[in-house]
Amino acid sequence: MQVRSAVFVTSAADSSGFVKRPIPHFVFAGRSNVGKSSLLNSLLNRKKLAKTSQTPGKTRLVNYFLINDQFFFVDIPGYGYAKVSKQEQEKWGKLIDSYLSDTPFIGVIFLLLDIRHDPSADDRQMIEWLRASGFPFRIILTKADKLSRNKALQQQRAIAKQVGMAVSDLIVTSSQTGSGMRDIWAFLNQAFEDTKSRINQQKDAS
Ligand SMILES: Nc1nc2c(ncn2[C@@H]2O[C@H](COP(=O)(O)OP(=O)(O)O)[C@@H](O)[C@H]2O)c(=O)[nH]1
Ligand SMILES: [Mg+2]
Repeated sequence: MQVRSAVFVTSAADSSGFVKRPIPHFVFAGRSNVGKSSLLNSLLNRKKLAKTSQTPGKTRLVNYFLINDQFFFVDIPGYGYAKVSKQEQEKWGKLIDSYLSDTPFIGVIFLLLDIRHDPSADDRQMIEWLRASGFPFRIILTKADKLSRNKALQQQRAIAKQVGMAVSDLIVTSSQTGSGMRDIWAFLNQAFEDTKSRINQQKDAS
């Protein structure tokens, strides 16, 4: 798919701000600092569309980017940032839960994991939750440029084993070099078509 336009639309701090436009939403989730904003910029070939930050945990907003006026990329807040209070963490959890239950057409949820680290308890909990939810999801490993090729492959295998998935189900990426972006797009293109036909079926039925 060619990205003709990519615009930031809005940020939602709570469910009153959610965008319910019935087009596919592709969701990007993961811990703070995992590289979500960088990945969005790299995927869209825009340098500064999504704000990247050295200070994790600042964004507690659901951010919507409209692509080609056809679908959304949605950056949902990172979880598991140790420095915030339990109360704040619960607020995050509720925000994410309500986003996912209020949004009509989720195409895919991408869960980002840093390739250098074993999945945390929060990551594993998120994966369990995704499995149970029935939403289509995919794991993206970020920051592969920080490892040698061999070490990256080793980590890809180790993480696959830990989360109980096939090695080929984990998309290895680097926002720095752009590696893996084609793989994500291939997946997105297919998911876009699938979600569109789901939307059309619903339209026909109503
Ligand atoms: N080397 C390298 N650094 C990255 C990559 N992706 C993100 N980073 C860095 O990791 C930090 C957090 O990235 P950001 O995109 O803001 O993460 P977010 O909190 O998940 O949105 C920033 O300093 C980025 O420059 C990558 O693919 N390679
Ligand atoms: Mg970010």
